[in-house]
Amino acid sequence: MSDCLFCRIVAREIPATVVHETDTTLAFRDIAPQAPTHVVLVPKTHAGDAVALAAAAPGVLDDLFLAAGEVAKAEGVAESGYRLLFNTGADAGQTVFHAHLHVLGGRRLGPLA
Ligand code: DGP
Repeated sequence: MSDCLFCRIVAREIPATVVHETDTTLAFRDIAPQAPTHVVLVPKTHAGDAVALAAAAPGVLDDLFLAAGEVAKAEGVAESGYRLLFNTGADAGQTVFHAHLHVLGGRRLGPLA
């Protein structure tokens, strides 16, 4: 989708600091990090949110989680722990309507909500 921010990052039309890539996923640093490690993983094909992605391409959802594990290892947070988070819909704080998995770590994270 030409008007989707994350599709444009996947297409390398908008720069981002890419930390990991597979055939189906791209991982890059969040522009407004909420923790020392804050990486966003996106499917290369467009889906509006995680549930839409699960319906359209469940295997890619698996790929995102596997890639998140690789990112956590590379970032040095796999042992200490990290948070995987899909904001889904406006009330949850989703601002970019292309499914994305946040990887947050590197500090003690507070409770959700
Ligand atoms: P969410 O609030 O769950 O929709 O998360 C969207 C995230 O995307 C938010 O943490 C900030 C990040 N973000 C927004 N625009 C850009 C951008 O242009 N580049 C990068 N790297 N991250 C972005």
